Amino acid sequence: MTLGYLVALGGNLLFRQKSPPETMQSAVDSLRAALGPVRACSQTYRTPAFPLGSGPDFANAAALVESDLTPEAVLGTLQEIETAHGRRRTGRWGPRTLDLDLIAAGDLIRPDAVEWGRWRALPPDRQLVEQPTNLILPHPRLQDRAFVLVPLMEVAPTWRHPLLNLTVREMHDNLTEEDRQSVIPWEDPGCQ
Ligand code: A4P
Ligand code: MG
Repeated sequence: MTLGYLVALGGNLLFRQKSPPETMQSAVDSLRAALGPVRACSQTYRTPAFPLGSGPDFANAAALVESDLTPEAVLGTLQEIETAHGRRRTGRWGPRTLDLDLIAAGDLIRPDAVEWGRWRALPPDRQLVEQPTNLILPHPRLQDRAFVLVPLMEVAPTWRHPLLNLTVREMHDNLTEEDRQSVIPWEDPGCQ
């Protein structure tokens, strides 16, 4: 079955002299080769590192990729692409050359609504120490993050969250004005 996968791209460290937007462009080429056609791709944005003060500004973008692979296989592929682009896992929210998060796979829920709700409700101090070992879909933090929702507005504004019953546009409009304005276009053409 072919699914539309929403992927969030991010990074805030150089990889072999390449800037984060250059690394993300290379990652989009890898997504196309490993998963299937990239149907839409946002421009690149500059965003303040979350938590504030935790490192250099991030580059962030979003892509819509079509694939016949299962969501679990797609997550494994994203992690392989991260590793091939110098990603070292140095703790939650640490600086990184490349982060590829699976935001959604069509309207699938993984593993179920109860477990998703537990991850969504996890307080920030617990998020730092508890990480899921299995795939959680939709990504439990997507509705909170301007650095995810502003790029997603370009690739899938009408995608509807299957548990919150809100579109990307509605989640984006629910952000504070200050959060939305912290996401600014990067001086780079973005992914092609
Ligand atoms: N995992 C479960 N579900 C998913 C999913 N839907 N997508 C598991 C991706 N991974 C998923 O991920 C931790 C575990 O979550 C893995 O075992 C995976 O199987 P990770 O990639 O190893 O670690 P991480 O990247 O530190 O975690 P995560 O959740 O991606 O981190 P965050 O919360 O996304 O934080 N600031 C700005 N401005 N822009 C950013 O892009 N990114 C982060 C990363 C922090 N601050 C940022 C940004
Ligand atoms: Mg990640």
